[in-house]
Amino acid sequence: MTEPVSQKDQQALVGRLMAACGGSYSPGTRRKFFISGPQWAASYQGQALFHAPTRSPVQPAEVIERLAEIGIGWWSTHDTDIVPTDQLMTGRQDEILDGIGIALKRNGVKCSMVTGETFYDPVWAGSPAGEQPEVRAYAKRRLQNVVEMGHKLGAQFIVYWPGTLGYQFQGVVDEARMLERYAEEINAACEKDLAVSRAAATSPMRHCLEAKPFEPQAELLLPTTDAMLTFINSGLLAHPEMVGVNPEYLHELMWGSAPRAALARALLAGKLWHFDVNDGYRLKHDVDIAVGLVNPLDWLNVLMLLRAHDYHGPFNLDFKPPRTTSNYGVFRVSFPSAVDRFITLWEIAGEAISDPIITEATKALEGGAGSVDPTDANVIFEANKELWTLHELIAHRLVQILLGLHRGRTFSG
Ligand code: 3MF
Ligand code: MG
Ligand code: MG
Repeated sequence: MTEPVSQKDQQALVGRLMAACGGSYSPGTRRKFFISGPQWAASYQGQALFHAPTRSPVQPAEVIERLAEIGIGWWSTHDTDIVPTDQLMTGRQDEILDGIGIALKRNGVKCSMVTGETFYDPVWAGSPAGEQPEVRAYAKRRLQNVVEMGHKLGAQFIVYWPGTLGYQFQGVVDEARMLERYAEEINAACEKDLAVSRAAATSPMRHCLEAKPFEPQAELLLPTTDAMLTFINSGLLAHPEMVGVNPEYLHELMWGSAPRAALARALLAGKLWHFDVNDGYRLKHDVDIAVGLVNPLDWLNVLMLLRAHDYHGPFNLDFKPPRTTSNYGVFRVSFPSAVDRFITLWEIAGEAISDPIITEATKALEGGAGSVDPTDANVIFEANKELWTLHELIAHRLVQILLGLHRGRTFSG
């Protein structure tokens, strides 16, 4: 018989077991990483189409304070996470932003990124770039307002997940037309940014497009990071140099891609500016599990790639604390454990990059077998076939490093 734990003792139990897990970094160490905590992740109440909320809302000032305690030095937000839609672009917006500015300063947290909500409000039901000129005019105003909010909060990045940019029924909208219209909205935001930064003698923000393959429309016009890169280079954007991408790990995984390869393509294009980190499963819905809980080996590989290519942008914790986690657990378990897994994987990635066995094996593979007849496939194959065994050896070594077995540990020993 296991003993019941009464409700009043449950937080203490969670706190004690969390401490017993160990492996946590100090807030000072955590703060050295460019890790941002989204307002929407911290205040997510657990609701969804088939889910009633399980947690109470958490106001921005409290989120900022909790993130600071954990050692998350950056905060990101949608416009409507902090200002109700009907109060956007009013004097109330300024008051709210002033209050948030004070909370950020008091807690030593910075706003890294702002983003416009173009998926939730009924006005976006037909997409943010629909047929009606008034919807599009409103979308432009909203995005331009996000630019203003970003400048006010000192954000360096603005992210656009277009949300409902797509359709339920084929043939109702002209895809090319809708994309042209969406480009006009991004152009309006970039132009606003140029005007505001010129007037304030500050730098413009980095505008980052985020793709998602499924939901919230049946069909989406920009479903992948590659589609976003094509859109940036389509000739439709007035300032393509101001626009990059914000891939999300799970969004790329969801459509069956290798997130690492998608990131590599964005890196090569010089457009990998911002990165939403989380985890989940292939070909499933957007479960937004916290980083490293599902695919730690793949995450190790992703971070090796980013370290090798000097990615210096933010790591935005775009996950959803699960419905089974309490308000207490969000800040006691979800956020600190996500940050600590991330940092651990980051450090393991550094170790893997400089591991002598992987280094020697990689160099050997790149050296090849030496001078053989370059016209004879069979001779080339025969000359190299023992080298290629190193592929599997490297994979084994990476798993060893991930599991700590490279330190001489055998599991039963
Ligand atoms: C949806 C998302 C979004 C975006 C956010 C930033 C709510 O699956 O990932 O998070 O990241 O809107 O623009
Ligand atoms: Mg995201
Ligand atoms: Mg997502």
